[in-house]
Amino acid sequence: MAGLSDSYIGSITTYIMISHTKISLLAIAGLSLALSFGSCKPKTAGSAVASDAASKVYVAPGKYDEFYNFVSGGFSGQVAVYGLPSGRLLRVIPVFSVDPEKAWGYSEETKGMLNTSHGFVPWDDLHHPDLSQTNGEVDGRWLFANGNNTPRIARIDLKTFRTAEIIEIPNSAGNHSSAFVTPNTEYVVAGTRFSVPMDNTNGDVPINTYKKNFKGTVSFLSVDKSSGNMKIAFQILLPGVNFDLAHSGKGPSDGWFFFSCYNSEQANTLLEVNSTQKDKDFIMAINWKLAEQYLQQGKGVKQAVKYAHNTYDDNTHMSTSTMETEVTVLDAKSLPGLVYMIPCPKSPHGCDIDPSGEYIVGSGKLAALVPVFSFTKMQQAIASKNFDGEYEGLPVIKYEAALHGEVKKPGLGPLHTEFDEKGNAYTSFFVSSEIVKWRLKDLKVLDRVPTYYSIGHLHIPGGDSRKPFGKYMVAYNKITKDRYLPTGPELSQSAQLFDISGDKMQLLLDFPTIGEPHYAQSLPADLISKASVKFFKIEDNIHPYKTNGEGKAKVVREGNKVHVYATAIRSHFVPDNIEGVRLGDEVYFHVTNLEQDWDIPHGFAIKGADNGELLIMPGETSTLKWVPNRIGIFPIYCTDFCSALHQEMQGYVRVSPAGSNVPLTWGTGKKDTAAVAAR
Ligand code: K7E
Ligand code: CUA
Repeated sequence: MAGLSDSYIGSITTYIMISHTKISLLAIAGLSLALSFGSCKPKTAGSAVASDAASKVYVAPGKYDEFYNFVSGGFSGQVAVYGLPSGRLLRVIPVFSVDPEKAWGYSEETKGMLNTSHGFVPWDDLHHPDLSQTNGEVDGRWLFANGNNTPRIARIDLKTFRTAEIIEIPNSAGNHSSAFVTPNTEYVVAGTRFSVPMDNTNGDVPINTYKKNFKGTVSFLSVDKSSGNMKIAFQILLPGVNFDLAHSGKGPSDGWFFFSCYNSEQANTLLEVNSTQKDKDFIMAINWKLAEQYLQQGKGVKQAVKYAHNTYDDNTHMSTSTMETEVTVLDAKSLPGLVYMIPCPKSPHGCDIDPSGEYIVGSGKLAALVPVFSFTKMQQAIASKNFDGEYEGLPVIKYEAALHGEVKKPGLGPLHTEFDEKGNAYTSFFVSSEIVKWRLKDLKVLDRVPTYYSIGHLHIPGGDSRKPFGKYMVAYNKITKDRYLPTGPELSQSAQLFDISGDKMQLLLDFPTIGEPHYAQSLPADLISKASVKFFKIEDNIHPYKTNGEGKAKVVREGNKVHVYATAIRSHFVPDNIEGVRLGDEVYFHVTNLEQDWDIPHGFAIKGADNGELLIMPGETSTLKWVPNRIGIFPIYCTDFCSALHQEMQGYVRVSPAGSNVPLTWGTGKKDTAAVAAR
């Protein structure tokens, strides 16, 4: 066996060495081929683990982790919450995708949260969570996240770990460069990945009229300081390119926002080839403080559009979905000083600003270097009009004029950069599967570590804020291969935790993730844990179908709609016997959890429902819609093991034929339930 695995490892090593040679050859010939080549295994794959790794990630039973870590679920549409350094999965927060476990998108109260101008959209692709900030530091109030497919931004309330708001973005398709915030959470941004014809124009045009008819936009959503409620403050109309990633300025560059863009070729087909022709694309710099002035001067144009704005209320325990009909658009090319383009090699992806706010790091996926721009030099170039012509009517700053310098020979396929508190940057390299640490001041490469395998984003707690917490770094890898026990053709993707407190980065831990992890955010645990809601106060519950105590439980017929006002408390439902439901009825179980104690949810499920369960938190009311499709007896039960007699928390609903005269009756624990004819 040992011999077998030795020769197996031997052959893998040979393969790796060959593939490395291939990749370096391709790198010279043109990196796009290397990218499609996919993962390349570092030679040292195996155990580059720090010797004291176990003690560094060990969080003893009953002890808490030091950081909350919020990780995008990518194509799962959710956010996963881990503890760091343990890597323990604490929670999955449903955001853009339905989740039958928590009834997200299944209960009547939450369906509205997934409403869009296209109707109910039960899935999205969530890439970039970003924590709210105060004075450029993460403050633990909200987490914003983008929906990449049907363009949306969500706000998660970190008191409840629930999605509190989702707003759709008009004039957009593929909201990728999002949901990044400004240093005081004045705004959260959205930039369109796909340029498209604007919503108020006739979109029925040939695709090859891209250059004429397709436009890009970025949107600035204001965030209310106390409630967190978002509003599309303005959109900026831009050339038809692809906006990829973004980050806000801070400190000296506060008031500016930076977006990477690719496809400055404006190709509409085979982008792999056609959008990689030019030597440089752009980092786009937007002066949003100037945008505010232009708005005040009335330079915005109101445009008729349609987009959904959905909010969730913790007192009604219910969502409200509103269809909005207007946005204000600023046309970049007619408003001087609003937008500048900085050339950036080559098909830039990540766009990251260091903690001081002086350095702007662009990561060209096909570039063999990492350019670092200086905000000061950029301002000087603007003042002295050191331009290199225009791109679609927007001034292009001379590359050299804005450049602080280039990180030379850093690795292959740079994607994203985060920062520590000591003036160092860490860049992920997809093609060469590694993280490279370099110094901002002199752009010197200090250290490199392999990742297993093909890293996308990387993340440092506070690493995109003014105040990184250093200590840990997490790699989010696209390919897992041999890192875990095989689970069939689909393997979970993987996070890797590194200690970055010393000069050398040290691998501590691997842990699997849900969906596909892209960006992540973390913050010290006590910024959130102290404010965490333990239960909802029953007296604050103003749900219209709340049941205020067991004595108020009832069943009401309104035509073919049957409303069950039910309560749940350990260990029974009131009512638990219901008769008089008929085929053709729509039954709404409005279940109020009367408990006022932390961690005592009750569940509710009924046989044959084409729906999720309910999982009702203490003090909350939730509604399950059920349309019986046959006559008979239908068991109901609590799905959450709530007490020693949880298994006894059950009951029955009797369904009779349409037109039956079985009276509507209900009750719990009565020998003869009182018949109440509701007419
Ligand atoms: Cu690089 Cu969508 Cu942020 Cu993933 S994106 S890796
Ligand atoms: Cu309530 Cu189990």
